[in-house]
Amino acid sequence: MLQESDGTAAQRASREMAWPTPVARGGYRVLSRIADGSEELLRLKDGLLASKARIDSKYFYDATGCALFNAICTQPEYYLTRTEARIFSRYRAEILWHLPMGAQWVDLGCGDGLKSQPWISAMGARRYLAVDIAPEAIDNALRQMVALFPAMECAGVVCDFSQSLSIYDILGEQPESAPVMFYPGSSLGNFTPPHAFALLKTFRKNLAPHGCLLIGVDLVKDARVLEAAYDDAQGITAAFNRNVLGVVNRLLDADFDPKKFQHDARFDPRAARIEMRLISTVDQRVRIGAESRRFDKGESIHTEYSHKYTVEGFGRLLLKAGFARHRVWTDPAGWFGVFLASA
Ligand code: AVJ
Repeated sequence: MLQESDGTAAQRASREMAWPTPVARGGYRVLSRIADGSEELLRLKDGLLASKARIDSKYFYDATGCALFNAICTQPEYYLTRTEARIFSRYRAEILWHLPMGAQWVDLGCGDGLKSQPWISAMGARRYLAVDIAPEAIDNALRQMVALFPAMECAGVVCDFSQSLSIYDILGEQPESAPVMFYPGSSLGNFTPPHAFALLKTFRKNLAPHGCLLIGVDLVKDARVLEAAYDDAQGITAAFNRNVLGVVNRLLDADFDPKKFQHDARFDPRAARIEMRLISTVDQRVRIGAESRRFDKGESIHTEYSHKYTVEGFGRLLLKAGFARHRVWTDPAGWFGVFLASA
């Protein structure tokens, strides 16, 4: 006789024990590990009132900013996304060969989670962990993952991992399943070298002893190619840059007029980085909450660094951060590097 699907109370209990999280039933849990926001806002305001005004590039990504960034990724000048995607699809099988089976896939700065999907289906991940500063992004990524891979456990962690990342306890819930951290798109480039180094060390600590990091890194190349990538002909990057002022207006109750600032992107070969700024086109005074400051015509607000590495330089950084060994895959022109590093 066939067993009733809901079984006895004991059978129900044992099924529940086998599934300690609600995830297996098509839901997911989202943990919040975000610091108190008020300190962050003070820092943002301090940056704007400083003699050399600055805005942290993490503020680009409100809903409009995310949409503009997605549009940037399809611009002909912005080779990064497309080049990385080509490396991924060309070498997927080879990279997979070096990844642990049944891993916990940790999507750092998951966004919509789309870049992770082909990896997850190819490797049969046991668990998907979406990590992002934006709870909406996490919900969006998780909803799609749960629908696509109903047998996989899915969870989210809301955190600003540029400040702190501690998911060792969460990863430890499945000690037999090695973690793979996925950090594509050259996002690490936003951080200054000391900060990037600190971040890599933190990743490694969370990954130890068996995990690995799959990371995409943009490489140093001709300044004209780089500057065009950050100043596309359609003006999408310019709109993306100016949009951060709208974000600031909302967060700090400020009255920046984005039209009075001009987009600027320069490659600094000595620091090996693109520097993006917004340059005031007029003499103006801007209110920032209860305070205000003036911007002279030509005075600028720093909004982003995008550091570029060499294959050798990034390899050395991984070693210095404590990774035991790594492999690298690049496109034929050597414009972009995909590194797989073992903790
Ligand atoms: C998402 C940080 C990798 O630096 O290339 C794109 C952001 N800024 N165009 C980058 C960005 C301007 C992008 N990252």
